[in-house]
Amino acid sequence: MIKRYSYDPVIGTGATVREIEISVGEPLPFTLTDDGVFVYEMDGDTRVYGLGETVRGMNKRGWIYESFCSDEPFHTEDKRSLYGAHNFVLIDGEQRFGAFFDTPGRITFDIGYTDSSVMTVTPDDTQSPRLELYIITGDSLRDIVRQFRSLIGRSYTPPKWAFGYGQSRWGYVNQEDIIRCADSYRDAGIPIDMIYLDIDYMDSFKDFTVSPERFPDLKGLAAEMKRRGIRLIPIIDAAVKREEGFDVYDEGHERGYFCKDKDGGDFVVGVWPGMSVLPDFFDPEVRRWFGMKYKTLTDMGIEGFWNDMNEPALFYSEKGLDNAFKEIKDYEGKQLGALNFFGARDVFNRLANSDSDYGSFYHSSPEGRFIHRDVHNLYGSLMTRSAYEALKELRPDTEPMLFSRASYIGAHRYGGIWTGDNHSWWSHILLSMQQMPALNMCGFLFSGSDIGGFNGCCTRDLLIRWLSFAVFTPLMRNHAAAGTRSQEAFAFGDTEVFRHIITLRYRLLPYIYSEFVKAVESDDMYFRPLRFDYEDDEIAATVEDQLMVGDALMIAPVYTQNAVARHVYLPEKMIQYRMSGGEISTEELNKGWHYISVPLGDVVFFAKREITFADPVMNTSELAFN
Ligand code: MIG
Repeated sequence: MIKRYSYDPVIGTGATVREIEISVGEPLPFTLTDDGVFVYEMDGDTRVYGLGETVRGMNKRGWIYESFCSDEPFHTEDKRSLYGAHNFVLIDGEQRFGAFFDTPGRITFDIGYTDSSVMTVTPDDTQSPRLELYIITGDSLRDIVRQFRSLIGRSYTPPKWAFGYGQSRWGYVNQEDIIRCADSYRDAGIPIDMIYLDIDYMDSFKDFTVSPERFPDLKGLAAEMKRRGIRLIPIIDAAVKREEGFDVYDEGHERGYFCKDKDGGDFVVGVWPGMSVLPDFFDPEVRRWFGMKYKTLTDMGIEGFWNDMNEPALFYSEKGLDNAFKEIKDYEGKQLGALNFFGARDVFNRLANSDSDYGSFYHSSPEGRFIHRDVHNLYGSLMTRSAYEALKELRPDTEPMLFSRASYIGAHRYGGIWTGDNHSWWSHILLSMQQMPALNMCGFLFSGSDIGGFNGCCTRDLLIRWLSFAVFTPLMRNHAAAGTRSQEAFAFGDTEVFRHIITLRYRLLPYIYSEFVKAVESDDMYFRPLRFDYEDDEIAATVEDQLMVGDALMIAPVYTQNAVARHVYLPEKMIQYRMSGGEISTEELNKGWHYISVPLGDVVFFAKREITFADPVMNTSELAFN
């Protein structure tokens, strides 16, 4: 059952697809204070799930989270916001219910952080909250999620080939790099379906352009790669370079399609291309215009994209930078103490993604004019929607491959998301495992993390363990930042072990794909904490490092350095599957705790029933699966 409480919302967020009548006279499970804060008393055992892409455990209790889409390159435990704003919490205590706080602005969830027995939800605009609140009750945790998902609409399903393995690297700067990557995979006999193009394929980081020097024949390259069964997936950034003579800029500028400053001029920000402007995705006409620009690339045979920098990330604004240069002059020639020195350093450091910049530009939507800060969390979603709708219009018979960095609930209908700039840290395997089910609750089924870690340098053992988990994530992409050590599956000398693990992914695709589609069609979760399947099992409720995957599988990845075994809890009798050296063996195990040996290179997982494997292939085109 879904109840709706309406508090004068700022704007329709597009998150929901069903009209629910406003509840009158129905008591809220929260107390609403005079300051506009929603308060809920939690008993000792209450667990709180949800919130999608955030740091920390599956049970979110004990920390404070802030929904404000952020370009945050350090996913450490002390952070409150990452790239997504997913305002759905699932309370699992004496009372059980889901709560979706549908608001496009900042909102804070203090889940037993300030007071361990109290949860407070504080919208930006306290005094009088402005949002739609949905309270969902049901027979089980899974049922509550299903009902919530039916409210927000069916999740995006990518084309089948998008479930293959992909290699990415910020640092492939020309055609030769791409060909070398494809050749290396082929020579090592490692299956692959996609190679990603990062911003270096563009001409001066301009959206919808291709560098004539470094990628003189992208169309030819795409065709040659496709012949080999590999798709090229280019990146598109949110901001457009401000450069007269650049058609995308000229057109958008003339038609008034970019976000405006308070005086009505284009709001100018600094990102990769230098001074740039932001398409106003709140305007349907702009959405269609920008989306149709993807045609430049689809005309070259491109079938998939990743949308980046759409929080939107701002390195600085033109005005902010001017002011910073003025301010820094005051420090010049002075004897600086430590505090002054830090002050001077911060003049530039605090320019990025500043609250004052987010409060200095405007959107015009059919519902009116909005200051960006108040509707911030929708920007990335609307970019994804722009791309999705246009790509559907361009090729109505196929789903586009599309995923984004920033998102709000609702964007799950238009594309997937990846979890952004993680690190080559062991702890980030666990983080990714914990993010996946929370994302699934909020509708994002097609997701995954940068395998091997984005920032920092990866090691052979880390990549092996990370891949062994990512075999099960719908989006399976190895990606790394510029300047880091190579971390392709062929980069560590021996390739056998990598070939076996990635091949296992392809052998499991019939299961993975059909379970994914089943989850989409029944508004269900593909990844679930054990708690969701075994509600009467006290131990299952506390397991934070194992996951149910689809209907029949359970995984218990190794995520610590040097471990060669781990404890695994079996909530019922299961078949243990072990892939070792390319061979798959089975063993029946009883319910309860087991200490399972998992030497580096073995992939071990568990099943409630026998599953079937496909024969090994080099890419999805060789595989029949439904
Ligand atoms: O400021 O395009 O998260 O995946 O490689 C960094 C360069 C911009 C951030 C993305 C990352 C991508 C990188 N981008």
